[in-house]
Amino acid sequence: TKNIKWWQKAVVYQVYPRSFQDANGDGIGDLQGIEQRLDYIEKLGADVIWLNPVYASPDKDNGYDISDYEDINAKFGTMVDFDRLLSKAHAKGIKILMDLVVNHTSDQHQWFIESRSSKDNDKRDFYIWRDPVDGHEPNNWGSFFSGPAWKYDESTGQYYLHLFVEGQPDLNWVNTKVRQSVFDMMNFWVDKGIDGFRMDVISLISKPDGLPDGDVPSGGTYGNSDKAVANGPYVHDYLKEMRQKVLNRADMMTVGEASGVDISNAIKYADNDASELNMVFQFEHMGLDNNPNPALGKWYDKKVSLIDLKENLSKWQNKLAGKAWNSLYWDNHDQPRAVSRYGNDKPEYREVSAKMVATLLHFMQGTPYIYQGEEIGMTNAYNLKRSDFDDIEIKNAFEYLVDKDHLIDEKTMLSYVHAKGRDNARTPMQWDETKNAGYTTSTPWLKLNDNYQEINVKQALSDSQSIFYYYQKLIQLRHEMPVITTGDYELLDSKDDEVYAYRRLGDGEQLLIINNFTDQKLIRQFDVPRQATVLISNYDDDQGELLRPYESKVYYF
Ligand code: TEU
Ligand code: CA
Repeated sequence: TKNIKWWQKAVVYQVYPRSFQDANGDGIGDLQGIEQRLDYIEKLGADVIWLNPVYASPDKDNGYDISDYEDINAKFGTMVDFDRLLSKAHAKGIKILMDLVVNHTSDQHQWFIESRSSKDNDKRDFYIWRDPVDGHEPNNWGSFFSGPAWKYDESTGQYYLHLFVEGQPDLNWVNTKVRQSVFDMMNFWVDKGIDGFRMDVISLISKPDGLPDGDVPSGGTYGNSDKAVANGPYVHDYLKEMRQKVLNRADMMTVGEASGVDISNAIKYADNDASELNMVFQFEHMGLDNNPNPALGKWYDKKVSLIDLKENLSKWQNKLAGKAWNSLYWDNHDQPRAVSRYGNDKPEYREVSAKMVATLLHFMQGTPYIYQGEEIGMTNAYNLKRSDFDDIEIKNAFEYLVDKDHLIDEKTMLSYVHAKGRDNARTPMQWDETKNAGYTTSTPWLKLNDNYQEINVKQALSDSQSIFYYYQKLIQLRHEMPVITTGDYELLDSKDDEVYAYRRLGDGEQLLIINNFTDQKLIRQFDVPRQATVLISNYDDDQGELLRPYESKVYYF
């Protein structure tokens, strides 16, 4: 039998603190709110909570711009609240994964305040400063969130690099003092007893020598900094050093958010040899429904092709097997809602398709991540208008792509934002049908999805057939059946563009997972032995080769 690590059998529940539960009635979710809802997460059966950043921050990018790594954002509470949440979670056997954002800090971080104060300040080299070239930016890189990746600083006459927004200057990882400061800070959290880290854009920390220009997509203005920066020359050295100096001090779980990472890079980051991270969040499947015009990037509103999705997910399943470990996710705080993107959020299909989408992912090899609200089938927020959005990525997209560069008109952009915008995931958690959905007693920081009277936790918990109980069962099955963790993966019928079926092969046992990805009745034949039993399904009977709309079923034999 194989040597299974705890995090290989675990299911993670992602909490976006700002939108989960507001305990003190200021319209913003907080740590005490999460504490009040721990029973709910326990009931679902998740093993681990991944908390999005809760550190001190001016919130230019909702906490991903950190001004003090060892303090809690006052909007969310205090360090006392944090410590209590950690110990209450541990008392329930639930682990806590912290977000680690160390590609950049806030421009309000003490390090940056000192760094920008003068060219000879001893923190100057904590960030990436360059002289202007011919009176403009040092290279052509664009920010991930539109516009240039460089900001000119009047007082010292140099530019600093910010791959994300201006308020997020990139740290200079070449500097050993930067690395040591980051490792010390991580050890502060390890000493508190946290259980691991989700590492924000960790694939971007090592910039290429000489900072060469990126390719400019046709019709675009800036060079692609993601491609230019991802998997830089020293990233694996830095992570090996981090492993030695921090991560090996406890039995932790680590997942690196790794945009721009392909299979061969992933095997380096998440190698079974335990030299760097446990797993990465890869982005390839997230890009399959990008706009065909590269200048518009992710902004698009067409559904992914099932053939492409199968090909991609199967590649990750097969190529990482035995070498590295997969993370499994459909959504998170940066992505639209899973049921809206991969299923069908029309009322008649929402529940059945949300279960299908869940089944498809949860029987794969890897560690599944559930984003808050996914387990009750929360949908994209079509009721939000341009003036309602909070997310800086969305605001910048309107400002640059629509207003400044005229790449697209406002109406089309709104349709793209309704399909892909990050605020789809960030509307408050829908707990019940009362005003503000039981999330807050005052005005929420971001408008609620207007479907909260139909879609909410209270409703889900009162219906034994709900999406919630389906997820609960998926988690329980993963805990009980080793084949789900260790079995080999085999895709069936790669050319079928309506049904996604695959097998998991264990020692003398098998799972056959069949998912109808359409709203049509279909006929499909599979080899199902007589002794097979249906382990889980989103319909209450099995009609053999007839697959009903979004039907999903798993045979065990
Ligand atoms: O996201 C990194 C990242 O790659 C994003 O640019 C992602 O592609 C985009 O949000 C999709 O629309 C991480 C965090 O998850 C995100 O919330 C932060 O804004 C970002 O890093 C900067 O810290
Ligand atoms: Ca609050």
